[in-house]
Amino acid sequence: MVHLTINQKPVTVPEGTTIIEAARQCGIHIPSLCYLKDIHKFGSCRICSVEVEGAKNLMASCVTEVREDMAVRTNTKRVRDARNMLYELLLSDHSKSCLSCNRNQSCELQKLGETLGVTETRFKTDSSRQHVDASVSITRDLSKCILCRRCVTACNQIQGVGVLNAQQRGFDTVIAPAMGLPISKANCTFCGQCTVVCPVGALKETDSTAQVWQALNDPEIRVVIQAAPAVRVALGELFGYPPGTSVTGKMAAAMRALGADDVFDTDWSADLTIMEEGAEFLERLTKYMDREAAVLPMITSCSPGWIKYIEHYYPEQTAHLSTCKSPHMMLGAMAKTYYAEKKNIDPAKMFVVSVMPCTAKKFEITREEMKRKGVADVDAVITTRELGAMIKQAGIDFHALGEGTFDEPLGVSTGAADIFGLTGGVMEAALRTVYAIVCGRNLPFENLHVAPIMGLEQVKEAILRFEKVLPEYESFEGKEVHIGVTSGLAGAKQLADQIARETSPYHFIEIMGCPGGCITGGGQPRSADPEVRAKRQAALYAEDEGKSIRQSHENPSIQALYTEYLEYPGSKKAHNLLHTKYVK
Ligand code: HC1
Ligand code: SF4
Repeated sequence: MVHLTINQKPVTVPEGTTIIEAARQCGIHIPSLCYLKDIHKFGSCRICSVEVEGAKNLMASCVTEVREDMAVRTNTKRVRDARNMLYELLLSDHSKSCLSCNRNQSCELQKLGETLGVTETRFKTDSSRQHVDASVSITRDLSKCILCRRCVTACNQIQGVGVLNAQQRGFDTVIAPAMGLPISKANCTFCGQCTVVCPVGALKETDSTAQVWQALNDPEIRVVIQAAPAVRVALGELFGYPPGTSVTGKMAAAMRALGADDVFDTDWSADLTIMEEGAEFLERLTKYMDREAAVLPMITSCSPGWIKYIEHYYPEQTAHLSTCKSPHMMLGAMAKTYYAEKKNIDPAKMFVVSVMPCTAKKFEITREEMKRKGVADVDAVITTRELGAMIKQAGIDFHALGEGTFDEPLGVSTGAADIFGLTGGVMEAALRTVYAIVCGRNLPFENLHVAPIMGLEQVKEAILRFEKVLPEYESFEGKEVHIGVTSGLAGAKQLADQIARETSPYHFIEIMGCPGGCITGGGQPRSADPEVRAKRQAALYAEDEGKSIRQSHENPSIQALYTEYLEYPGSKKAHNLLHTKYVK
């Protein structure tokens, strides 16, 4: 342990602790801007500067580790003057269009000004960088960038993609893709993790709310709104509810209050995905067990950031991907065919909106492979943050909303679908169904959970052994299936490299593009706090355990869909509507 004083207060902390963390542990808050605990320690903004006795210069407390007998002062005139000057210099190169910025009141730069008590700035200049780069998913506004480099850390270290970096030098520095490419041309996966950590309005999702308002205001259009599993455990944060609060009923009520004609649940189509993906995996596994050629490991395909990543960086591996569309695309396809036929609605007059925790889904809906005769399965994607904004714009009192419900039949779901929103969940849901099909009984694990793949570690593994199988799966008897799960693209790279080296030990892999899965998607309420992630995860497991039916193949509404329309999982019709192909 290391002993020091901060503002003359004795403090004892473990070796390796930074000054900013030591101060927090004893109740002293040092203002900061670029710092993100355990994620970004770069010292680029130097707002967290402190005086250390004996040192000539002020030290950035986010990168300086404590030493024995150190005497730190966090609140001297010299420190305060330096912070204020640094803050004013940041503002001198910032667009300051606060009133019309989408981060107004959630901007960390704004908050910092309040904390520091800066009410006047001596430098009246505006940003020297004036450029807006809008792709279908992500919009960069360089006039607002403060060069803090949090996005560089997210893109390079957390995701391992490396699209965003500091280009040029000195006053000309910009954070951008190499060679001045727009983000749409730069092999960006549109995961949106850079938008989650951006402290200002420089990186955000490309706004789709205007399109949705237009459809809602058109009496000729039938608007279907669906919401992803992870939205329900994060939306409440935008209205002051503690992280981990499930607001499923209020979310459904809000979607209806906005004017949706049909309020559906992506959970429904997550169950459908399991039926299709499970059938596809069993087909590949049966070939493998019978010693026929089969492309294994099979990899899940619901995360469009991951799909874009594999298409850019490992195009030779796309045959490993499940051909299933992602659940919200499946729901769109079923709404415009099965449901439209059932209700006698003209699908050309339907407008399907997906509320997603994900920015890459905005890109996914524009893919040509997701259209049938030019008609898109889904017409607009808004993020959880955009849904929150629309609820506020509509003057809906979220707290006063009652427990709304989803419409049938595309709103009925099982617990297996809820856990799609977290790392390991798609795999657990698939294994519940695959095991039941092969063995004719439930997965023999406590509470139906596959414990080794439940945590938030980067790479997780499990082994499933088939015993006492049904006669039609005789070749599976006593055999093991090796499972791999990862989330975040840095983990995806590890597993893809194993496949490239032909050393992958797995038969079935789940990959989600964002670390932790959709609960921490690029369109979720901004938080880099690991505790928030854990609370959202616990809330989704609670949703699963709270449901009376917890296995996708037991969903009565999905059973009816096959009887009335699709025939059986993997049928020709199911393939036409629910499966896709990939770009090499
Ligand atoms: Fe996800 Fe999915 S779970 S991809 O993680 O398969 O975004 O929540 O909607 O489509 O169901 C995201 C979440 C989401 C799809 C589902
Ligand atoms: Fe990097 Fe993802 Fe941001 Fe693209 S969206 S720049 S891949 S962090």
